[in-house]
Amino acid sequence: MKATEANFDGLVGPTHNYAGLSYGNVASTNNQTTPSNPRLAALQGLEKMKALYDLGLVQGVLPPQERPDLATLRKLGFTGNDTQVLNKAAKQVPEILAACCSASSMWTANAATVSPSSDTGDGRVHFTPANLVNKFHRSIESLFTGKVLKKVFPDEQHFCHHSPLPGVSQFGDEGAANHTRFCKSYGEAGVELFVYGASGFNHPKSQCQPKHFPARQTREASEAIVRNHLLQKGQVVYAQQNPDVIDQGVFHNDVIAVGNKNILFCHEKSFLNQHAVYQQIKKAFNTKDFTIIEVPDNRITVKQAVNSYLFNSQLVSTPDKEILIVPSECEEHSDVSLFLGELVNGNMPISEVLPFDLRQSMKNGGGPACLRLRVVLSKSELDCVNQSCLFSSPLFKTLQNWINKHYRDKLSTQDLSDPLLLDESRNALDSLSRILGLGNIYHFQE
Ligand code: SUG
Repeated sequence: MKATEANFDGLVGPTHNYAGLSYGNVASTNNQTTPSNPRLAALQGLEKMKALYDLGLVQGVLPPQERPDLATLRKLGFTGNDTQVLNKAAKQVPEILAACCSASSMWTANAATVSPSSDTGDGRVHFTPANLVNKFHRSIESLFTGKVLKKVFPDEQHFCHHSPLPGVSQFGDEGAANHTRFCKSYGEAGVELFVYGASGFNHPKSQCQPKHFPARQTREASEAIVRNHLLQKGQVVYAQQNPDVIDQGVFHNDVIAVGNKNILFCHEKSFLNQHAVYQQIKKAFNTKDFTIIEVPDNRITVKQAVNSYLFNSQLVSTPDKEILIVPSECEEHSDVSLFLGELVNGNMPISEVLPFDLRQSMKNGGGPACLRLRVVLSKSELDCVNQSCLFSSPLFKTLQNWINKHYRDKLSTQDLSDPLLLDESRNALDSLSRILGLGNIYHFQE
């Protein structure tokens, strides 16, 4: 079977801001309270989508969620009309208001874990929306994410949608940010690597835990997904993140490793028992044609990796080459830039590096890889995707105009209770739901 890998990027929402909501994510903490530029953020993301589309890759678009999330604020006891709810939350618990305004659903690598049909027992593409329980502002994404995925991948014959895992820390699930699939070609059965930060139920394997920052993904969450997605034992590898790097700001595995097809590009400190992990992947992959590009700490430290987001790159495959899509910060860190120069000029399979300015997202700890959800699709599955959500030149123009019309170019956390921002966001999303052919998906449209 012939298949292709599509990237579904999250559009940055109109309330994009820096509220310092993600303890353990260094950029989020460092940029707390600086003003954001939602318009620029959305345009930067859109330019990346356009560039990947121009490379001939299949590119999809996922919509932002409804923010400010008035329904959640009401659930938490803030009463009155919309303006009163916003004002009460801003006055009484501004942290809750900020959480209910975060545009964090843009990082669609955390939207779900996806297993392609060639890996699953029933020959369907399986989706499990991530519960994201480690952070309140992210936990309120999962139900709507499930709803959106069903609208974008509607056909039950080809697509199987699971519910998010139970919303407790033992099953903490952060989606594809901790999931990597290796394969010889996209249409063949692959090897799925599930990386976790800790065990949820305290069995002996959990002895190594980070000391400062939280481990967001549990092994039990990954195991539940493997069962639900009907994956076979021999094609699954579990690996524990190195707890020391979590403590240095590697809050998801995709901050320290990226893989695609038969290539794994990672830092030498990514996993516990790293060499045993390599052996397991190679054994499951079952051919010698597997390349590991391991970056030693004496070339690039974990700190440099976290600051440059080198490993939060997208490793994409065009018919003639493998390309690394990196954040432009990689060009500014001299050790990283030197390393990348050597990489493309050496005899490794990656032969091109393309930098992108995603600074607005990066300031919240979201690089190129965070912004996309990978979905491997056969031709017939691709035909069943909601076609209005697939990128094209006309859609690029439409979205560019839509962003320029509806988005502010400056937003600070003090602006989040502004009732005009609520109106602007709702108008924008109402119009977007028509552009993307999603119907009335938002609460305010009911
Ligand atoms: O969950 N940042 C996100 C970044 C997610 C990056 N995703 C991947 N690595 N796949 C997070 O920590 C910050 C929001 C704020 O502080 O305003 C935030 O949610």
